[in-house]
Amino acid sequence: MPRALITGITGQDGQHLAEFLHTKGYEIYGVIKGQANPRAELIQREFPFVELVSGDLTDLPSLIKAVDSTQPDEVYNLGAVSFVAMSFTQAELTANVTGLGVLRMLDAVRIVGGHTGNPIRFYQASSSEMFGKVRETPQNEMTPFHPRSPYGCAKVFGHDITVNYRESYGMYACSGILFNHEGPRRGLEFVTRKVSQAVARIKLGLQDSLALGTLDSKRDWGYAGDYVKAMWMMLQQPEPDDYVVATGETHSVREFVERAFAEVGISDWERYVQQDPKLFRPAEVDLLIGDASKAREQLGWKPELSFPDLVRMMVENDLRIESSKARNA
Ligand code: NDP
Ligand code: GDR
Repeated sequence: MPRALITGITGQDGQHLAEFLHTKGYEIYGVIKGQANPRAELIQREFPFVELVSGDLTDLPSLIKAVDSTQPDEVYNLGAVSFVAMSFTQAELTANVTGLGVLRMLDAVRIVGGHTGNPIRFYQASSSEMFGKVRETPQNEMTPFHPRSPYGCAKVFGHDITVNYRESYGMYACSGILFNHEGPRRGLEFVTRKVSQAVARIKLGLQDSLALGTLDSKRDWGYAGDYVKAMWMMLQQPEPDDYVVATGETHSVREFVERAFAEVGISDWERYVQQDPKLFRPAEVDLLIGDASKAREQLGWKPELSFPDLVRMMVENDLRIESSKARNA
């Protein structure tokens, strides 16, 4: 039975990846931080096949212990401070967790080594935020980086150090440059889930308005369930490499909002949406659209869920959650 160790197990991608690797017959370990992490219970309830091990990306000894005690074949480094807006107010924390955390995880893997004589395969969760103020459109693996936030800067470090450890020490280390991916497990701080939840609550009469920042930025939005498969596919290749994972379509925040309201039969959505300058970022990423030809050709990966189906899935999920909460209140 292959063994996988996942950091960021409590996050959106950690949950999808655990579910996917379980169908592939993996023994799965998830790194959990803190002494009483409130999300540990969710993982134990919904993913009883995941064994939690203690660790923090800011603490190298704990990472060495996590790798040593689980002896994984594959390590997926998904843990991060991942909210771009927060990275402006907690830049040092972001650099430490999202940037230096990658270096620590690579060192933990390098120090422990592989249990079967085979090297541990390492996946780094890189991001389209590294492209930032984009130098070309669409963006591919060769597009230069120009990050626009402390988060983007930390991800560039994480990406570069992954490539550097591969080149310096011959490690099997891959970096997946994933564009935005969403779904029902998305955190409520991200715009898609914030919108799908608000739309459901407005429809049910539980909320009467929605405050947003810019509606103009455009993102290449895919479905998280599709994207975690690409992570696994990368680690099954004979040689480690870096891949862009994206749909190749871009949509504005405005389009997402309009479509989400349309799902519940509201066409005059502007009545409900206010723009709040506090939600504007000091520097914005205006447009992202990825070229995932390499992943398509070399991994055989392609996205399955379309943009309209993604919006529908998220709104329907929040309608279910919010009506059940209202019933039980
Ligand atoms: P989430 O924000 O949902 O999850 C982040 C995870 O990181 C949580 O499990 C969190 O744990 C964990 N974490 C935070 N700080 C630490 C720490 N100090 N030590 C250990 N773990 C920590 O992110 P996603 O699941 O959406 O994303 C997964 C990864 O992919 C992230 O690295 C993100 O930056 C990257 N990414 C995401 C994209 C997306 O569109 N979702 C696109 C491109 C890249 P806890 O719950 O305990 O706080
Ligand atoms: P992003 O996702 O910054 O692309 O990072 P987010 O959903 O936070 O923002 C997308 C765009 O929407 C605009 N926006 C708002 N965003 C939020 N969160 N809340 C609002 O109220 C709001 N109003 C407008 C933002 O300004 C932005 O332009 C995500 C994260 O998952 C990263 O970890 C990941 O690396 C990238 O996607 C790829």
